[in-house]
Amino acid sequence: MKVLLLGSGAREHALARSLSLDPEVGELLALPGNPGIAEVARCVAGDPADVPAVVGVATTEGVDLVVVGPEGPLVAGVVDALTAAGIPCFGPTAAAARLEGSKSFAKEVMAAAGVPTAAAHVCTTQEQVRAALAATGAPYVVKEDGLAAGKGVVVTDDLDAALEHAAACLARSGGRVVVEDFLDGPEVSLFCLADGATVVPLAPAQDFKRVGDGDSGPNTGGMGAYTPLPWLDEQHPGLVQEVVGTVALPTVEEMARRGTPFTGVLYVGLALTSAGPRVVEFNARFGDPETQSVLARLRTPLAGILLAAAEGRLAELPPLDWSPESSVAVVVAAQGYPAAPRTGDEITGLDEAATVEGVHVLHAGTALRDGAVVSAGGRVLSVVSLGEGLSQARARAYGAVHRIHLAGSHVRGDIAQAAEQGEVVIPGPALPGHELLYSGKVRELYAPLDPTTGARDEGRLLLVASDRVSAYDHILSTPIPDKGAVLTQLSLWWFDQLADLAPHHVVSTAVPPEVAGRAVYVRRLRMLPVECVARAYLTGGGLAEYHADGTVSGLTLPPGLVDGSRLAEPVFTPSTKAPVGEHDQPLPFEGVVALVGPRLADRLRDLTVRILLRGNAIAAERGILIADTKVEFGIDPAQLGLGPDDDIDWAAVDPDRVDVVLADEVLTPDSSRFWRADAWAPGRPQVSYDKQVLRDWLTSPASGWDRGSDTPPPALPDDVVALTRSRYVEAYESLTGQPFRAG
Ligand code: PZK
Repeated sequence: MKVLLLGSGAREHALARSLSLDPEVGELLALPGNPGIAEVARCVAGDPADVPAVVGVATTEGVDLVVVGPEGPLVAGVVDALTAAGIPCFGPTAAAARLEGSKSFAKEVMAAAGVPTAAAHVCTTQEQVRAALAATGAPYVVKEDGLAAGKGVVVTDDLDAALEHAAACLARSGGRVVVEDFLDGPEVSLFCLADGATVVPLAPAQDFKRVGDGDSGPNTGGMGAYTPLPWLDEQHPGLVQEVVGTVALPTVEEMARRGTPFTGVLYVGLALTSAGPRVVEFNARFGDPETQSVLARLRTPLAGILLAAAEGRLAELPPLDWSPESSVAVVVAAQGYPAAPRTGDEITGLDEAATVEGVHVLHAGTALRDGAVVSAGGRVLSVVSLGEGLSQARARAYGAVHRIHLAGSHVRGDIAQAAEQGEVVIPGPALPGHELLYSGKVRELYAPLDPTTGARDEGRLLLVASDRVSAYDHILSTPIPDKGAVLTQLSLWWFDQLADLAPHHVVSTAVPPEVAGRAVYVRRLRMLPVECVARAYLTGGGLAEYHADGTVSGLTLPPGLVDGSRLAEPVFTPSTKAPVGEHDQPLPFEGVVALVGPRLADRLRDLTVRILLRGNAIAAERGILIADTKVEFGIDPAQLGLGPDDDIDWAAVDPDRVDVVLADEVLTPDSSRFWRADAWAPGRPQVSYDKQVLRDWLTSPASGWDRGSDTPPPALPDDVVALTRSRYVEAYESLTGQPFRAG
């Protein structure tokens, strides 16, 4: 296959690199390309937006596919002309590229297709403003129309202040104000390949638009990117399929209906808000620098994919093959970028940088001068890495960046840093007087704010259990009513039963009405870096380990055990606290000693086993077996004379002098396996109290769901919801002997 690539940036270098690695590509041309692209393609001088020139080159060279990188050629109609000349082309026609070129056209298409996006109401009267503010709700965003971004914008929870600002804007001559949805939450870039009818998503990525660390300074074309997004897998695992179904496909179908079918990349820029994903913008091309990272992980040969899109054959394509590794792209920018980039400086160290394992360096604004590579643009290079997890990928990318020398150049030092540290949070429901710290699959963690100063209370947290359920690594779209309250109240009851074994973290159950019954204020602890698991019966992951080599977490168990076997004594089978998005790994006891020292390790084992023994002693009288459980412990840093962010030397902590506090939820159906004692029989799966009902339905033909596929599970039918709820309530009532009362 002979391929012509249009463009000259790092995005095009990434495309060129992937195309050149495709064994089907016999020859690769680039117009105009750059010095980096010239290493993998034959560069042809010219303007990629000069339609007759591009058609001329494509025809004379007899290319089989043209791949358009930048927006300019799309808007100029390069795709229209190439298509008319019978040359397959990856990219939208000028009419379809209006999705990027015209924001109002994009909004109109989204409205017609029912795509969730930030509502923007243009108002010319105070009455319209009132209606718009009522529609968007707080926090209110009121912008004076036609002003540079950031100026004349008021964001407030105070309706009167919003109305007042709107009135002031309207009072000026020709006054127009725009009332917009407030989009809180992290942004995601999702590239969706389209062939006019079918949509194939690529891996989601995140980019960094501001020039400075911590999102400071002016906007740029993009200073870095990374993929995958571990926080997304953790907090919203079904997002990609959801966005294909609710955004990309409806948009592609709407474009086809209008007679302007969309072929190419529909770049969906999303904000993941507390109200769900919202489209921030569409682009009609690959994004830069996300493409550099996304393509680094794509193993399926690229030319075949793009040709299939150009020829309307995406539906025939087998699933794409992705490297499980992480990729980080760091942009090296010229001195003065973005305001006034300096050019013409020599760049050295490129070869040394490329020797860093997993790294390749892509050119953007570079030129050759007397055999030397010199800067020729604002964004000069993209340094792209692959590595195991974001930490290794970041270390490699920055390790390579530091081998490159370009006078006055600058990079952002925090690309993928928040994600590596598990600090990216999709906002949960806002709770007045609290700041959301962490949103897990099924619960949220808030910091209470001081009502007068607004300062965070560093000593307490609000732990809120939601009614969401997670099954087979998906958060189900249907909540189970009262589940959060059952789990919270069951934990509270157990904390009482266990009080003589360990102090617990709850300080108050007087919580805001929005979360009544399903939240507790807790002491803010420093959590021990171990998942404390004890097993009284063998099943699940423990059984799988036992089948593999006769051990569980490094402990040898007697031979002949089967699914559901009762162990002579409960065993302590700890696991690592996996970084966000990964699964916990079994940890032998010596591993716990290495993490927290011998004294705390002994204490954690002792407490965990005693908690399970006590739990089973109590539950047995109520007809329930607790097969295994996971508990978490923390230590109050104040007891060590430390502040909330000081480093802790766990091995130096003496558990006889410092409280080892039981935290999180305890002995609930989500943290433990509850079995019906009367139905217990080893050698087969047991009858359990938790969400087995909904798991069984999801895997039955009735649900129509394929667990192995990427698609999110369907909504639960009412009877499955009701039965699951009654199992949770029954577990609570059987154990505690008390009637369950919600909120
Ligand atoms: C803490 N989690 C688990 C994960 C959530 C909660 N008392 C405490 N002090 C400090 N940190 C924690 C606790 C407790 N409990 C608990 N993570 C940190 C967790 C996801 C969402 F809401």
